[in-house]
Amino acid sequence: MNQAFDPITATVQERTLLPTTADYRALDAAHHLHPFSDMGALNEAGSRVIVKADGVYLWDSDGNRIIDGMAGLWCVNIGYGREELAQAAYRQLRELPYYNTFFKTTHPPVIALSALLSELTPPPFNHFFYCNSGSEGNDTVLRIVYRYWAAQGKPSKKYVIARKNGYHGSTIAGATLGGMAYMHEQMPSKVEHIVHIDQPYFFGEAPEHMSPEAFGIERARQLEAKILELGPENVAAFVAEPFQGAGGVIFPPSSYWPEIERICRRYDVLLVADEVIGGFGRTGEWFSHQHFGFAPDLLTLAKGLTSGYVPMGAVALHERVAKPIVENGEFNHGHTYSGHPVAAAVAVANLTLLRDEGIVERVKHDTGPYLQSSLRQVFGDHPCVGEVTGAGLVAAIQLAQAPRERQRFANGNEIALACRERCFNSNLIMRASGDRLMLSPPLVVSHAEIDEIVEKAKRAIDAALRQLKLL
Ligand code: PXG
Repeated sequence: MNQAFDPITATVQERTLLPTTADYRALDAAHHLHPFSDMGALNEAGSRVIVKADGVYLWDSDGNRIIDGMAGLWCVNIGYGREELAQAAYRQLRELPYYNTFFKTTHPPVIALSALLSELTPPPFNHFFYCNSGSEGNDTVLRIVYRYWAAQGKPSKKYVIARKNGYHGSTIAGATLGGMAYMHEQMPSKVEHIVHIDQPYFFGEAPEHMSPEAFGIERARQLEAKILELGPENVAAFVAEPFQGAGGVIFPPSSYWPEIERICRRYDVLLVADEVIGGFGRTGEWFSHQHFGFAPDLLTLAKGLTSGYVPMGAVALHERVAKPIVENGEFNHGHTYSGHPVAAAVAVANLTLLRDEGIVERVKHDTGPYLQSSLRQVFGDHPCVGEVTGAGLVAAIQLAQAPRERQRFANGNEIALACRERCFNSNLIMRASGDRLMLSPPLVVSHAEIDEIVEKAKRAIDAALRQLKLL
């Protein structure tokens, strides 16, 4: 194969000579900067080239079949290869591939999607603003929150409180809102009026003799302390993921969310649930705040909205937030592709399948409990595992040096990365975050596929730990 093979401009004749993995890697290394990657190291090792997918499986350019324990990046909820979504995109591309929603115009797919979202979200959510990603969704949240308080005659409410080790995206506002120190370090300036409190990470951060319930209250009360420090008249919103996804699938103690909700109501602070990972069935409820039983004012949505088949994000507004926005003149915010017709058509097809095939109910009553109990059975008493957390089809395995004492490894990150690499090399995709290993498979995963994921994970993790002489 010619080094200069360009898969975009190649002639039909050139295309009959299928590029090899080495060709792909050379071109990729020459021209493509990957997100969140050390490009020097990656180019040396070579990327894995994923060429097709079906159900919960991916295939790489060497013909390996890989089971996707992460649903892409927590997004392919419906699974790969659904013809209905391809048909919806194709039909819409032919009928009306693009039109905007700015200047007194709209179109059928975005109308249908908004009506469907108002059916699937809890009753007070009746208005939806569209964007292209979760990051833009959180930028939009900030714009809505400021607009809301200005309309209430309280423009001094400017501070937004978020959490350390939260993830809210990679735009400047998303990354500021997130509490990832390694991202902040590469940003010379951040969005103003955003501050962070500690995360409700019991295993990693609770004092030795504190109960999970007491710890949940203690961490929630940090919000109250921060509001009082800033002055309630200056605080606009609290933004958080119902469970932290990228931060390690951290499920807060059950005392946490009721206390957060009480504090937000008491000080008149908007409560924003970032449902980018938790939304559209991940925990077995349509939205993960329903799993925890609290009532937010705004939801950030993306990922599972289209199951990742095309990019789309959205913000859902509680009617009490939407009303003053609707009634107070122009809202100076929007994107060329706000409510993109093809994305909206794919979202409608995706959500209709999730609903009509009973996929979310199956996660709640069948596949979710099955994954959770399988993981606990296999890893619950493992000598290097401190806890297994999660609900529905999202879970984490916490590595630990001394599980009972909640003592973590000094180099837990490296150990988790070695485990992740082993999984990858045995054709299972898992994520590592710090010293936690995470799973979030497509919501259509079967019992047999869950068995395959859990068995492969056990074998690969044990092999990695043995190699590191920890088993
Ligand atoms: N909020 C949450 C809770 C997220 O998880 C975003 C916002 C931003 O969405 P966009 O579409 O702008 O990426 C996310 C994204 C990982 C990983 O490796 C997680 C995300 C994105 C990329 C990688 O865990 N979450």
